[in-house]
Amino acid sequence: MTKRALITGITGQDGGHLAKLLGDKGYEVYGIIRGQQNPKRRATEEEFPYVKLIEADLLDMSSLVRALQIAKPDEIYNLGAISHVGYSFKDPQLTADVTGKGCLNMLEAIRLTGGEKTVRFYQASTSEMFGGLEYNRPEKGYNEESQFHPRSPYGVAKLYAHWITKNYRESYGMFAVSGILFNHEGERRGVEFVTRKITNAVARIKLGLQDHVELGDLWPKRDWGYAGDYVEGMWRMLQQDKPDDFVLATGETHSIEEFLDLAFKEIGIDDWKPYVKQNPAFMRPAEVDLLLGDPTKAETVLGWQREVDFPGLVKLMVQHDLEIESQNK
Ligand code: NAP
Ligand code: F7E
Repeated sequence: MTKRALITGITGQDGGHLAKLLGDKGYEVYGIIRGQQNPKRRATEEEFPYVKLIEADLLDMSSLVRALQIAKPDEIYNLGAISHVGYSFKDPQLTADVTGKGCLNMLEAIRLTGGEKTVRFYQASTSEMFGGLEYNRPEKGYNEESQFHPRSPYGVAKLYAHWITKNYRESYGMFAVSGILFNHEGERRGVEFVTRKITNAVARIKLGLQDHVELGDLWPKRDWGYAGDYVEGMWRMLQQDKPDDFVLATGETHSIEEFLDLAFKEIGIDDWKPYVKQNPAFMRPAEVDLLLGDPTKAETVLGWQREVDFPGLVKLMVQHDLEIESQNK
């Protein structure tokens, strides 16, 4: 029988990769789209004609109940969120409502529609829950047992969603799991995130469309993987016999400066310093210094492996942006 999946956050980076993955696997795919005139609706319909879009909002539980009645999903991937860490400091209450309570709204909607014993639920948890502080940093990287210490309203909201997912699993026997994913990027990444902001600027500098890029702090380190690899891990988590949480990461960490090195080298520039200006507007009230994940459990239990390495990721993103920006020239 054809499996049915419902994706929240279908218009986001991971939503696009996942819609493709599930479409290729023959799923009947439903996606939640918010707002009466969502600017991303047309592009989503054009790229994924097989996805059935349902108007709903994570802030509005009645709309989620209606979405579940229409989609009758076997699997739900809750990817919808206010996902920008910097923005979450500017709008912490909305972040709590969407990123935190939105998950509870979906879990309750599942119960209200009688799906707690049949629906498999994936929650998009994050490495931002760990905080990356020196005293809270395991040598091999954070794993499923590591201590949490979120450093932003986003991280705190995600921690609520993480625990409420676990609570519904323990309280109601739901197949509800969290993937604790470290940063994953790629050609679908929003330009408000540092990797895409850099690769887009690099492409535009090469084409003479801009002469510099303004960034915040350059020393933080992240465990950066490719989003296409990570949605495969999400899917595998929902195919297990028992519900459980998993870290997805590369096991490597790199600074923003290292990302700049590789991105500018891709267009033949060895010294990026003349092209980068620091702007305090892009700095955060509290920073996550270093993130490094330990994906051993996902590799062992799920058989998950990332395919794209760090240089491969930077190359892929710069080349994509060169192609897009030269069409816009
Ligand atoms: P993204 O590109 O920012 O996409 C976020 C999605 O959430 C968008 O489709 C957005 O819809 C939707 N959304 C926002 N507010 C909503 C609301 N009130 N109701 C319903 N949908 C709403 O994020 P992403 O990078 O694909 O990440 C997917 C999920 O994984 C997010 O939950 C993120 O926090 C989490 N995560 C991401 C990473 C990463 O490195 N990418 C790592 C760990 C966890 P609109 O288009 O209408 O705004
Ligand atoms: O920042 C620094 C910034 O916004 C990375 C989200 O997907 O991954 C993402 O969160 C680093 C930070 O991603 C700029 O201060 C410097 O240290 O690309 P980012 P993030 O904060 O790591 C996690 C795992 C998620 O769950 C989130 O949803 O780069 N940085 N200059 C900058 N960051 C941005 N955005 N813009 C700058 O100009």
